Amino acid sequence: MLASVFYDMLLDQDIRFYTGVPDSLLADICAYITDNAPESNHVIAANEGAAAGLATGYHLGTGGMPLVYMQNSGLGNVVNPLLSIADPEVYSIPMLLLIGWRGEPGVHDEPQHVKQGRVTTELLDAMEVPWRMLSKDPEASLEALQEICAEIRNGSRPGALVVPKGTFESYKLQKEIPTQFAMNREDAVKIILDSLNEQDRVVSTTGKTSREVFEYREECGQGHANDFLTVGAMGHTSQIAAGLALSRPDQRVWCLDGDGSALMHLGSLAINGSRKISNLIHIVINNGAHDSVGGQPTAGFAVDFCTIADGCGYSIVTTTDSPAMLKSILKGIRDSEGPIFLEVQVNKGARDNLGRPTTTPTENKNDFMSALGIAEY
Ligand SMILES: Cc1ncc(C[n+]2csc(CCOP(=O)(O)OP(=O)(O)O)c2C)c(N)n1
Repeated sequence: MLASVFYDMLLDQDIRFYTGVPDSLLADICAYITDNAPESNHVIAANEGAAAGLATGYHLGTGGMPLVYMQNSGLGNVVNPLLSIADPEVYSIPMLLLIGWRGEPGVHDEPQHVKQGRVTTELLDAMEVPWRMLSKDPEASLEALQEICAEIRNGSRPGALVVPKGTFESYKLQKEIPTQFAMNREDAVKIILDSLNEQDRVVSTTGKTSREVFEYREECGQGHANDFLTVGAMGHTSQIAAGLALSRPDQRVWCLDGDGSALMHLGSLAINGSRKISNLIHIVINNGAHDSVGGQPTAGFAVDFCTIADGCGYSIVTTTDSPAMLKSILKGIRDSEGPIFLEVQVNKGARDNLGRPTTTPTENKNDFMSALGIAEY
């Protein structure tokens, strides 16, 4: 189905406010909304729960029915506002959830999506959120949309459309904002990994960062035992790193975060800074985008990460967009006391042939813990 066709169906249902967190399965409709909805009516939210908050506020202010889009991984973030605010037993807020179905049973997907995919519709059932399935067929999709919108309106409640892989035809974002930095994310990842020694532990964020870490270790023949790849739990990378750093003061922990991920649970910076975690180095590779799922903009270049980190109490705070400066900063902070915050500004984009980890998450964890000397657990 063309994204434009579905967008027009939404307009026919008088749905005119769109918010959410992008997903690769929804990249085409998200891009179409970005290009076509008035800017004031489209907010790419920090996380899916925040999107439900924005949607609730929109309904309070207009009486209208908003759209909240998300990957099914985001269901966890949205459970609380759905059940404790929007639910018909609380404030009864109508909203249409558009949920990308990663890990649909029978469709091959990465390990972090398999269980989430299997339980997605059951989670909706458990929350008593009515749902319908979207499909490639515009007529069937129209029927599903009309049915679910009627249920949402009649019950003044949230309802959902589940979106299988391949539902939308390709649509390329027109409103690209090109940047002219000297590096992309993979260049920065390589420079950072090159600066580390064999004792340094890495916790890398969800999406292409972790894939690039994995591939560069392969290329260098270094093995993967020093890297914890946060393949799921987007936004929690810095807390995994912080928990490790707090429990293992004998280790230096390098968190390779993304701007979208850092913004998703920005409060974690307050914990890292205020707890003065001296063996934590928090690096945000900022491309101003959710690059891994289609490049939709984040607020990454609209906020001053360094001022935020400074205000949160990090001991050293710095930023760069230059490869030479990055190398020199990494050398300079090698033995400095943390928590250290480093923002690296880069262009979005990745190699077309970027691979995925070939080891399983459990293998990754076991190797990582063995390297830390944890033999039995
Ligand atoms: C809770 C949750 N919401 C959405 C996603 C889908 N997702 C995976 S990676 C990603 C973008 C991450 O953006 P950023 O941290 O800026 O890193 P980049 O991809 O730009 O390198 C998104 C939205 C997810 N995995 N989990």
